[in-house]
Amino acid sequence: MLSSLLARNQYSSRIPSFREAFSLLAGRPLRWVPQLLGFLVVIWYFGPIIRGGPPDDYIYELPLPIQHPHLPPLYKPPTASANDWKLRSHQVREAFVHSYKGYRDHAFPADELAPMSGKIHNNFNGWGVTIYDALDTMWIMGLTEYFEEAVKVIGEASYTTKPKQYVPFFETIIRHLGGLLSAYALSKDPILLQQADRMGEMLLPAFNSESGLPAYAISTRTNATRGGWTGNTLWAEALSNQLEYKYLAHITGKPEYFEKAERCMQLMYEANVTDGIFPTQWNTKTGAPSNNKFSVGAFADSAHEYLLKQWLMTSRSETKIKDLYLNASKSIIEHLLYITPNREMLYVTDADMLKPSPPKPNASPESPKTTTQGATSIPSSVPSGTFEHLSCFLPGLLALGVQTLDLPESEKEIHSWAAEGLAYSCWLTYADMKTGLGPDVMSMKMYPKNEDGLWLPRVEKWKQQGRSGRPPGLREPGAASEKAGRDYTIYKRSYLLRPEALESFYIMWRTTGNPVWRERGWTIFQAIEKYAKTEIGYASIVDVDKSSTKAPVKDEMPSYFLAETLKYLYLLFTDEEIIPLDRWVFNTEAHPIPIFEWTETEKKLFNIS
Ligand code: DMJ
Repeated sequence: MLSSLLARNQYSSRIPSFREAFSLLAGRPLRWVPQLLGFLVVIWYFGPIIRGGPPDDYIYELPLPIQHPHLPPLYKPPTASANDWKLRSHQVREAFVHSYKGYRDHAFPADELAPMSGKIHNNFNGWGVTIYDALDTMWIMGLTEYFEEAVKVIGEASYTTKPKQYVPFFETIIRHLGGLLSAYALSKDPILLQQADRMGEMLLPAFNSESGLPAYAISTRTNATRGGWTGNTLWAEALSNQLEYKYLAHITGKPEYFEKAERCMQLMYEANVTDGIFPTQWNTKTGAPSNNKFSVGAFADSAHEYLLKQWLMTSRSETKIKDLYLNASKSIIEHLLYITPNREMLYVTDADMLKPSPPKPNASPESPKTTTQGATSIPSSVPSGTFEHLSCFLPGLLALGVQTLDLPESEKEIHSWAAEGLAYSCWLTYADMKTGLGPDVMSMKMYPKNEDGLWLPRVEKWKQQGRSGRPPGLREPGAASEKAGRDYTIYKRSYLLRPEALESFYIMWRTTGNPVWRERGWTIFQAIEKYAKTEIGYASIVDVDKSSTKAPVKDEMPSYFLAETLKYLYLLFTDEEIIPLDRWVFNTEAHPIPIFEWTETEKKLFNIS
């Protein structure tokens, strides 16, 4: 416009001054409009780039890490072969629909479905835990109608407890809050953020103990708290809120969420714990360790997970947390991994850690295993010999560590072997049973002298002897249907539809690319279909080794079956990598949370150094 004006007027031979140009344009207000709009668009579009990226308080508008909803495997070709993974993932999706529909038709809005009788269980808060736990699986499977219906119900919840009612903090965080946060991250539905924020606020007073460790349960009506039956805070309870509260702090900008969660981490940094051997119980008042049991099973399990995953979730920025994971996993491998005498099954147990032995008269102060007073600095352990299904998450965690940590080659080797050998043992405990489903707890056969069964010294010896054949614990004995050949007895005979073995198979598949993990997962899914399926859902199995035809079932369908077991199976079978492991971390209830970076504003606001 300006050039056409210039071409037609007295100033055409030279560039006009700003005042001259303005006076020429002044009489033509309408012809200004497109120019002005164009200018505004350019400023709007390039402004953030010129200013150097999005502003720091850009909290509610996080970009989606992946495109959703992805297309579910709806098609079912008539000629599909039995090992068509698309068809298999479709079958898992159908299993999910079968269980959620059963819950929806018979138990909604109670906590869980009783899948035999069609009755209900209000075994948690009575807030409909199955809806919260199933939410992100619906999204991942592309079940948008169920998802939208569930979000409507969730939008109406108040989370106020009834008089005298207390809700368990740990379970509510990992199932309800984890479910809300994950579904929000996937769908960006603001109702989910609003409800996550509401629930997060209402549960926060659980941290108001003298030490800052969370109480077992809380009344959201009065903010009063209660301890659990141990009288202590379990290590799993102390740390299995970090992913949830820190992500919540990130998406709401509220420092109190970060501070309360971080206080628990602070206690871990300050605790006088040798070699990352964090015990299973902590004094809620003083924040100090209160027993000497080291475990990856019940009481401890998810705390181990949250060390590595916290570091991953905040884009590997909080290196102090990574060091805790490195120490703890080293100690697990050293003190808790054993092999059985005949089958050489690698397993993880728990142990009472003995205090360092008293000074030896001739001990050299320079010896790496002695303190300057001559006492042994490395504690010895007394293993229990139990192997819990709950511990079958560990191979997946170790494999994730191998994939994401910059471990020295020799450690990488040990962690990968431990992951592979343990995942195989978890598989064997399924393959050995008449139903093909794994028992909840096993009692492992031990060497007459316990320390002879420790895995790590055997691996070192194998290395020194020239590494012939596969390392100990990785020699893959075949399934043993006869009790005598198993090297263990069954301590708890139930299969509670738990996810841990399948969770590890999924991570093993994604990190090693070995399709054998998919095949094993498929075998387990078929056993679930055969023995656990009822007319309206899926039921826990009472005795996994009872019968080769129909196993007796319990009238229970835990919500984690929809949150975890079916989700991991689905992700194991879909070829598409729906939840890439470099962009998401799974909370301990399999709710994926996106990996993010703290902004400069957050670092200042939350005091993150
Ligand atoms: C789930 O609720 C969670 O994975 C928890 O951390 C422990 N295990 C159960 C399912 O077995």
